[in-house]
Amino acid sequence: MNTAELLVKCLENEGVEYIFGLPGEENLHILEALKDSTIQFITTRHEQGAAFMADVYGRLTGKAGVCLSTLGPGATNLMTGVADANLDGAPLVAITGQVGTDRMHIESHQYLDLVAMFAPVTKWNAQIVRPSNTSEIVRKAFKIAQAEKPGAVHIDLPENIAAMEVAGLPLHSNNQDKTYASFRSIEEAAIAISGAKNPLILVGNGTIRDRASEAVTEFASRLKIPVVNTFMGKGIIPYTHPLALWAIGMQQRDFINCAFEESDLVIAIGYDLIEYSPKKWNPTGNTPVVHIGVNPAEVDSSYIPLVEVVGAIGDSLLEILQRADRQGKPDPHGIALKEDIRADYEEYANDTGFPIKPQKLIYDLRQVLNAEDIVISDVGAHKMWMARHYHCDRPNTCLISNGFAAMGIAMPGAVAAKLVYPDRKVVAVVGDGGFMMNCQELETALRVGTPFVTIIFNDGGYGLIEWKQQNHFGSSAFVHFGNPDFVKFAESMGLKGYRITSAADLIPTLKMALEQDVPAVIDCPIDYRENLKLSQKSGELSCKI
Ligand SMILES: Cc1ncc(C[n+]2csc(CCOP(=O)(O)OP(=O)(O)O)c2C)c(N)n1
Ligand SMILES: [Mg+2]
Repeated sequence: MNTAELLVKCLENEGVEYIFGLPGEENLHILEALKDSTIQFITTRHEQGAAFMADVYGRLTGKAGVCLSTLGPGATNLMTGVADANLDGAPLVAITGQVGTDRMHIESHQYLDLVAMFAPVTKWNAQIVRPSNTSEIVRKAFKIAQAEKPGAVHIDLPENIAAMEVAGLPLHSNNQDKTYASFRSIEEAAIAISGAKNPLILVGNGTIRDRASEAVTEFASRLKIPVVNTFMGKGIIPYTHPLALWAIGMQQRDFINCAFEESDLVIAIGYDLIEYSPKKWNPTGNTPVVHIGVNPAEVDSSYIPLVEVVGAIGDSLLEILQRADRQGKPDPHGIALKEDIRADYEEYANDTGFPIKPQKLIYDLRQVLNAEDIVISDVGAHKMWMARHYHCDRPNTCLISNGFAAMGIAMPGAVAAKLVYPDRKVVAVVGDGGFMMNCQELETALRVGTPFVTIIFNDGGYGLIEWKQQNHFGSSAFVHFGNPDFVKFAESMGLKGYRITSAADLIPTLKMALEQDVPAVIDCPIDYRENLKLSQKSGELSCKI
């Protein structure tokens, strides 16, 4: 057996189902070893697509997604998706080919120090320099990638080491035990929650990672405390629940900010600060916070918890519930906001305007998808609208990159989602800018048989940037571009292409596209005049509660 074969055995031992990647001369031994493996290799059209697929696979399953590139340019292409996984808390193992150890010390074709290069975008990384270390390196990589807070790791395999003979076996992978919060912290949290007049729960992606969504819903319902979720915390509590106040995270004020302004205790559960700085909802740092998470709280002058309940989230919540008493307390103020939030959501349900308003498109998208279907948003103005208007019944049914927030994730991400859940409908929501960054992965989708629908918010520009420029400077610059005919583009690739020409087209077109057994692309002209209207509304917002 050579080192590449041992590496593949170790990956099989970790339960790897797919490796997403692109071949190169320096990873040939790994590809050769994969020919006889149970692992399916998915050839992508860009290394970035491979990394985004591994990223979303990791986010959905909790098991590290694996991506592979060659050295030099393949590895630099891979980095964006690796960084995305690292900052979004998704477990990912990136493997790169490398020149032989015999030519690293001299000027060598395509050689870059990849361990140095990946260090800032990973939790840990290493080069295999001794074949016999392979099993330890792979086990360590998966252990670190999957441990809370999950993220990316990187293994670099020089081609001469890959070809060397080695004896050895994969290392046994044991499941790590949960850790439980201390009684003192649980008691203190229960006292703070029982004493609060107007508490508010803020939930984030850490709750989804710890599979504690049902416990949060139970906790909130029993104590009658309203729940706000971050963009990445959608569906932790069903959006139809009377206590669900939906998402916070816009850079401008919104209805939900009123709930924070009125609150005398924020209970932050599985909240990752990277998503939405506490300085936005607790600018003075004076609102007391109870931190509930698997790991201790990050330090931030606006986030100095009264108590940190550190351990398995679901167990902590149930223990606090045993000890907290909110009998006789009035309904928290935040609940009153729900009417305004819902009215705002429904306002454009029957809008007939064209180009289509983002609110209307997203409203109709919700109508045609079931609770378990999955939407992946790309990054741009459309993401802000998705965050504000697309609501979920279940966790991990609307994926948004809000840590690294890289354009281009949606279509490769949809390939991974469809591989993980072939029976669910999957939709990629994307801007025309982000679409053109990774549309080549639609060929991958067609080839590997992962039909999903891509909806392009077509505004002929980098809409989010235009929005910000307009807000800051009153005019925009360098943000407009031309687009191909997206329908013909889709058809030229063997996909289905549709164009929306009126609001009445939306539901029938979405339904038809979702029925196809090949990937489908919907070109939807979008009315981004709504962006500035939203900013204006936000400026005029006065809290009534
Ligand atoms: C890879 C990458 N490049 C640049 C940015 C900065 N950025 C954020 S949103 C955006 C515009 C996105 O345009 P488009 O995809 O058309 O979506 P829209 O805003 O028009 O809905 C840009 C350039 C980014 N987040 N990621
Ligand atoms: Mg755009």
